[in-house]
Amino acid sequence: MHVKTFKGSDMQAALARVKAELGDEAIILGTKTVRGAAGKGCEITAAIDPRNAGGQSANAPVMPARDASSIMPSMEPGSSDWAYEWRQIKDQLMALVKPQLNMEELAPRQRVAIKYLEREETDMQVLLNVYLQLKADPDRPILPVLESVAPCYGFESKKWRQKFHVFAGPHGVGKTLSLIRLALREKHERPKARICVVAADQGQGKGRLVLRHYADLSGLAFREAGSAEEMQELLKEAPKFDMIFIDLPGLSGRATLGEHLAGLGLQEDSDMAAHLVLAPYFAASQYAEIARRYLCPQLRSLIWTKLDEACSFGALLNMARLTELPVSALSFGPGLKNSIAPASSDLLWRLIFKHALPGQSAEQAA
Ligand SMILES: Nc1nc2c(ncn2[C@@H]2O[C@H](COP(=O)(O)OP(=O)(O)OP(=O)(O)O)[C@@H](O)[C@H]2O)c(=O)[nH]1
Ligand SMILES: [Mg+2]
Repeated sequence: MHVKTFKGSDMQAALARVKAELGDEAIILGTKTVRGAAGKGCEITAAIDPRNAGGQSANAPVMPARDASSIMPSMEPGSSDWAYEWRQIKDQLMALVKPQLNMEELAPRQRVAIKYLEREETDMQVLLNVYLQLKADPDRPILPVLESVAPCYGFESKKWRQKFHVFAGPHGVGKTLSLIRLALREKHERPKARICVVAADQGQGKGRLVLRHYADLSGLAFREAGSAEEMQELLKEAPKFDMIFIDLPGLSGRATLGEHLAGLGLQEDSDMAAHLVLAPYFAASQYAEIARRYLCPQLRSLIWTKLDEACSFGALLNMARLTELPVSALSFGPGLKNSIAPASSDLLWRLIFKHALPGQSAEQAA
């Protein structure tokens, strides 16, 4: 950890120096008022993880390009434990920083927005990131700031050009249903597309039967590939298909997605994107554990399900911050029709600030 002290004539000037030198990733460890020959001033002690220094700018949304792993230092071989620990330390430091957030320094509407996000159970690190960006420019609207925290990259084939799409996540979050609905959307948009849906659950889950059923009804190919051998067969067949949607089982015990994919012979590949399917009602510690187990170079986006059952949405921002991944789809109902939408910033902010589900007006949401 690189720690440094910055001085300024007041808090704003000192924070501007922190930001200019250490960037948005800097953590404020402490502030104090000091008196010197030039009169009263402010001193801030700030820290930065050197591996993040000079990394992604707060304004640059992370797009799921081939090199997305390059902005995820935690994914360097052998470093994920250290990165996870570092995130936990940062979270603890953030709790100490909270009293230092001087809301009086924000414009009234910015203050309201931050208070609102806090009520939505947005975590301290997201709040501090938003606070510092708003404080640097009192005229800055909140939405572009939030877009930098949680970028969206809607799931549609013209954007997501990979052939293989792997759906992973905890048990019962809605992986199979999300996969079916997105595959059917693609088939609807491009009737001639050759789409294959794959059950990779080693024949254990009922999801396999559901997948086969919808594949048969909708003109999608269906394959089973729960072992490395079956996956090899599928890879040989891949040239026959335009898109291949792979349904993974929930991971057991402490298994990680990286290990599971390696076991199936699915190494990092520019033609593959894994999507982490999540529901918004886990505890913060569970999200941290999920991030630790599922983050790997193949993971490119977050899909949020069961939004219709949630009462707060801060988790969407918290996980975007924790994983540095864009949101690709929003699912908001248990049925097959009109219950999933490619994510967009507009939909995300209406959800967070108005509790309006995609396709719902603010009045309907109220
Ligand atoms: N209310 C609501 N229910 C959903 C949503 N998405 C999925 N479900 C329901 O959640 C249940 C589990 O969905 P699945 O798609 O089978 O979940 P899964 O993650 O594949 O489950 P496993 O394969 O058993 O780990 C089903 O009853 C779905 O109808 C959603 O957005 N809203
Ligand atoms: Mg399933």
